[in-house]
Amino acid sequence: MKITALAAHTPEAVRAALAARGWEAQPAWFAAVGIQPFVVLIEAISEAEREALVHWGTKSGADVLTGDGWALVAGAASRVAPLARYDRAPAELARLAPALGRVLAARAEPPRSWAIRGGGLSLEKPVIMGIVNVTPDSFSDGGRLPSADAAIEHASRLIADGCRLLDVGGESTRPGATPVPADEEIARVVPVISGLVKRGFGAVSVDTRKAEVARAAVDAGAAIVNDVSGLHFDPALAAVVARAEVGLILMHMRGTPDTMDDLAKYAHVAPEVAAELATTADKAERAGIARERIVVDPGFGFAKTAAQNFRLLDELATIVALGYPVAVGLSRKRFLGAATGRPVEERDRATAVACALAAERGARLFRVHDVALTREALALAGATTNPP
Ligand code: PMM
Repeated sequence: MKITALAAHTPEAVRAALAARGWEAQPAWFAAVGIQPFVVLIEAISEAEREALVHWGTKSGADVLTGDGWALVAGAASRVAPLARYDRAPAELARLAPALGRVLAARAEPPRSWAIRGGGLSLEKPVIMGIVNVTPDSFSDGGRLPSADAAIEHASRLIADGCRLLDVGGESTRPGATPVPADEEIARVVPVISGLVKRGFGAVSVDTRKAEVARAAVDAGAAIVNDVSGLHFDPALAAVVARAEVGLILMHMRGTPDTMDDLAKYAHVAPEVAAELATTADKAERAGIARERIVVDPGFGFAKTAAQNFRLLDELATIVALGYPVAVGLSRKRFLGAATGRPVEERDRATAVACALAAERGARLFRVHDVALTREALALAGATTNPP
């Protein structure tokens, strides 16, 4: 007899074991995905639903842990999946089916492309967004790009290094940063955006919370609006995005850059950030923004302590399970310094490693300053699961 423990963090080891024993590719893949471990936390349930879940767990072989109003269900995905089907689930649990079905679908079929202005951006390979900050006081590179020409020159290097998007921002979101009036922000970003679009440097996104700036940026050719306030700052922003049919990044934060540090209070950060992002994405869809245009971002460093940022990075799969493509902005953030002891100007290596970890957990878009390093890290992370 011989016993070998197989890796279970992806379906790959089981697929390979079955393929090596003569299984056809497709059944081997489906079987491997079906026995992947799957855990869901179900909240706001009635006492009757809780009892029905415990009963169902005993019969189905799934593990069910419960408390007042909640249940945690764990088991192979194929065992939990019947709960998402009206014809297979007990009648008392019918209310679970739609939401559970969405989670399982997002897992089985993650989005393959993102609808931005001018067509779909493929997400089959990771997308790197190069940062072009035209602010005198950004987190980490403020003041280095004083003129539009310098910003365009910098962007051309980022493109040569392999990024597919350029994110142009004219207002720092650092705690205590001076607010920038809309006309000043427009004067900073519009010449850069039109310069980049004119040179055909690929898709450009505008990093702004303001409808007026977004409108001017879109008129100048921006294909994406990246709103760090997640539609909380300017109620008019959603309509601008809906009308222009551009892509939208909804980032999670609480409060404003001035108040956010006091709002970093979570009992369990990943599910709470996921729930708040889901509410924001719903709001965007109700404002007429198509689901395919939306990307969500957990907002590393915004209303989160260092420890919460690390938990969030580790539990990124909870954000990915919302079913929208996930973007991460990890570049040079303070919590990376907490782990490495490196000052802000020496955090690009840590950024590249953090991006590789995020990619493994399902992130598809990476907003970074150092495109070349991140590209290498992502190539390696990708090659591990998908050999070249
Ligand atoms: N972080 C900053 C600015 N914009 N946008 C998104 N989508 N995600 C982020 O994490 C994010 C962002 C702050 O970083 P910087 O001032 O160094 O650019």
